[in-house]
Amino acid sequence: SRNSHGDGRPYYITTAIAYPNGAPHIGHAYEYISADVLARFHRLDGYDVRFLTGTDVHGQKMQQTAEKEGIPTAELARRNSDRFQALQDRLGSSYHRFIRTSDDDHKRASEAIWQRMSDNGDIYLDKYSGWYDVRDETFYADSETSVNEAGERVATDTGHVLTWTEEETYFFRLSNYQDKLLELYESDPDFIGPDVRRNEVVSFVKGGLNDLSISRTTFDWGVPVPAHPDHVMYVWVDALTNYLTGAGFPDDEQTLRRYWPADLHIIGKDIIRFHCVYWPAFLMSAGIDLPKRVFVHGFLLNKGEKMSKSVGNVLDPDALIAEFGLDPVRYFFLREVSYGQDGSYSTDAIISRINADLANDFGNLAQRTLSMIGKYFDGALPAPGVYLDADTELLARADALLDTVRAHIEVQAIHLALEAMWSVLGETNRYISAQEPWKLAKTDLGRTGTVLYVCAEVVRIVALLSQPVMPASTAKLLDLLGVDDSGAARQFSAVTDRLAPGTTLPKPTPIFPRYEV
Ligand code: ME8
Repeated sequence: SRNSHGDGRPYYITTAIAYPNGAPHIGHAYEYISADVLARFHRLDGYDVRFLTGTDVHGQKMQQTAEKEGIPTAELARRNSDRFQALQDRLGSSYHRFIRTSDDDHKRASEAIWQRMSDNGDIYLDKYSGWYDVRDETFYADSETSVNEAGERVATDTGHVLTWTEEETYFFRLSNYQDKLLELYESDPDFIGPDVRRNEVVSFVKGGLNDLSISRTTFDWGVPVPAHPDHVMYVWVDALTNYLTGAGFPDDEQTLRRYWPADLHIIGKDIIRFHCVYWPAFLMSAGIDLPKRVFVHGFLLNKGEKMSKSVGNVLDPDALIAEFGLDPVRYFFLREVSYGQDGSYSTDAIISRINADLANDFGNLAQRTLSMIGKYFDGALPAPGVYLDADTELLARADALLDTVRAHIEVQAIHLALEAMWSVLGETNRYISAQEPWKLAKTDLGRTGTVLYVCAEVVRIVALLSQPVMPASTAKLLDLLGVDDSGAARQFSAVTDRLAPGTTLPKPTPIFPRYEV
């Protein structure tokens, strides 16, 4: 369709799959919301979006947690996976599949990728002895560990206490991939974003790569290694493969051809090594195309501090939504936090965004415009008269948002896309104050109509483009503007359409109420 950027092309986006060993927290919610927003942006811009999310149910930590709770591991996985999926639903996430790595097709996919890496000569049996972090399911080289005050061996980066492991395991020849990986980062600088993350990965890989232990024998909660069922796959091997499972690998060739390679993996900053080093190496070994891009978001901090159960500052996403409403919470996190960097939240910051950005800048503009149309034009959208420069300039600024927003979304700068929209809202608020349509109405109803029409147009365009962030509120607002809800009129390609003068609008109701303490 006209001006549709995606033109029906496929766009495959994924989130990390969370460990369901406890309840989801706000960091998970943040990742889900941001990925959903990117999925929705692309869908509204004419792409055929496939959006995968889910849970990573295997690994030693899951088995240990279940033992502590005295329940079967499968039951823990099911119960908590349900909680993660329920969170996705409450967040209004538009995912198409919630994968659990216990799904049958995922077992098939994991076996198939293992087999291919093995056929390629990259897997061998040996004895592993070294440090393991059960909490992060990570092997550490000695040089990455240190001894804490209590005399325990810890991972230097995270401070997590490590376990010494010695067992017979299969290894993946990661050391063979150092040059190929460096060549990848060099030839495809967009593979990892933001740039600082790519630099981090490059210097890690330049430091040399050891072969990676990829199976475990001291517990059995995982995908059995093909032909060697006394081994289960190292949890990260099967976890990363979920992205392929979600695209139909290995059996559904048609789906695979359409959606693989993935366009975008969204992950947090603590799992870069797995996604930017191990995953491309596994895929190269298996002869499978690499994802086009991995984007790394930052961590959410509570008033600048790390969330932790012991400090008691872990925020429950449900409580936040109950207090402030879903759309304001979605808006807050994406506008307040520069996507790709760490961000802080506090009740004050949320309230100030709700009142300043939503209630004042957007809500008040919409409400004033619509209620004046009601009052002076009997609720029928006025036809614009001759445009003055101020009108033409403002409309041009609003029309230009489409390209600006696309450019920002292309590099996952969600906060900048929102900033651009709000800057046009700011300009429109200055315009309406300068034009004073409430005074004009007494002397020049024609000019009043033109000014209100221009304001209604800007509100429509910003509502259209902010649908991915606030789906429910913008749907109501577009209803109030009389925008057809059948689809085409709410796609991004409709930005340059114009509202039809004469349309009778419903009686306006406020869309973005102030938050009163
Ligand atoms: O790492 N702020 O699962 P997970 C923002 N199973 N994001 C955060 C966060 C915070 N405070 N805390 C965690 C795993 N995250 C693996 C993934 S993918 C094949 C396997 C993010 O439950 C974290 O960075 O520990 C990750 O992207 C996601 O939440 C799941 O973390």
